[in-house]
Amino acid sequence: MKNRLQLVLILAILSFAVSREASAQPDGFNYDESKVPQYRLPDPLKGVKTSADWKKRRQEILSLFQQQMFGMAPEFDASKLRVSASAAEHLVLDGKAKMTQPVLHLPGADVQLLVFVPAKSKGPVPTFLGCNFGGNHTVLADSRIVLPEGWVRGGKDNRSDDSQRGKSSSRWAVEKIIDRGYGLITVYYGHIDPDFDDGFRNGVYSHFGQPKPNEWGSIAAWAWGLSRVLDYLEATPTTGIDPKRVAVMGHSRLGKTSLWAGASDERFAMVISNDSGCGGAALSRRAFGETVKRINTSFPHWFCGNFKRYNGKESELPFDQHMLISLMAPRPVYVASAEGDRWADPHGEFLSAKGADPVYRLLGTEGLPAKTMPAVNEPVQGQIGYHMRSGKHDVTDFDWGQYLNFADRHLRKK
Ligand code: GTR
Repeated sequence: MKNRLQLVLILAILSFAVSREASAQPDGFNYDESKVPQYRLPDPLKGVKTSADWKKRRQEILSLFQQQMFGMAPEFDASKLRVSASAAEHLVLDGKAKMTQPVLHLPGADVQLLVFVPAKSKGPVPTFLGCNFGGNHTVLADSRIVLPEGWVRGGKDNRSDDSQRGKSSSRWAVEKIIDRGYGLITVYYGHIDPDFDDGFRNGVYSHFGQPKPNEWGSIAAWAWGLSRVLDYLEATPTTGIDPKRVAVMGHSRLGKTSLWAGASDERFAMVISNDSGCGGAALSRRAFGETVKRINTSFPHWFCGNFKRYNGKESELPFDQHMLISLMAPRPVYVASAEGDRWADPHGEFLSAKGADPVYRLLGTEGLPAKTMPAVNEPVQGQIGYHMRSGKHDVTDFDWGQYLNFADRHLRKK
């Protein structure tokens, strides 16, 4: 009897797990490699023979992405940035890290940073920077982390509370990052623009107003916020962080964001896309898993108005996502996928990284040293890095382990 009960329980847990996975892979979309439409990718190196030619071509590609996909963001005069210094500096992780929480007062949005720096570091450290989904208090269970005001994802009545502290800590390997001598800065993306379709009334839009069809959607707004963090680091020599060695990192929609931040702001020294999928690293023309039409319908506020022209018309895009990756060149860029994350099209993410390789090679770097997609859990790291980890849509210690190795390779002073 007891055994039967155990079996029933195990089956129930398993079927719950399977249905959770399945819900991340909605029906009615293609998950069959043999049904991927025939397509031809635009050539990032069209008309390019030299690195001087690439400079021009890069500008052309960047402006296509600005006008047709992410939207133009407003200019910002960094000398006007207002900052409230952190009220306190705390020691965390048994004294291994210093934690501060300065606030950037951006037009329409007060953005609180959560900053960790190794306590014993001698000079300014290289640092990871990324938005978080649930509020800074979800990154580490520490009662001194300020609860975000305003709308939060998933909270009761969309408000933050103490019960949420540390709930995303498995996605932020804070201790590992500190132990390896790096800093970490994270910001709650909802402070820049709350992630729901409200007709662009809140967050930074409350100041800048309704975007035109070629002006910024929310992803570009989050990326713009990350650039303002760089402005702050550049203007503040006392942070203990080296603004010239910042790796911008993000997961999923925030991976789309880190890619756009890296493309639109060349001050980012390294770019990491974790499971960014459609509108991020995955090739749109494959229409595998999530499609352009679906993303524009479920999340009408993420991209600019013009991007909706390509609903169901991926082949008419003047670019594909390999060209977004190529905008990072020659800076190190890492694309990571998860095997169970078919909605994000791991193979399409690999092909995109691979599609940027000729640009990296033209610029004299080794690009992505893999001819075909590497086996599961076998990372490949050149100037472009790629891995497909086992497991689902998530950020894990395995992912962070690779990002740290990649950063050791590229951001350490030789
Ligand atoms: C999904 C969306 C994806 C991805 C993901 C996330 O619902 O379809 O494009 O961004 O959300 O951000 O978690």
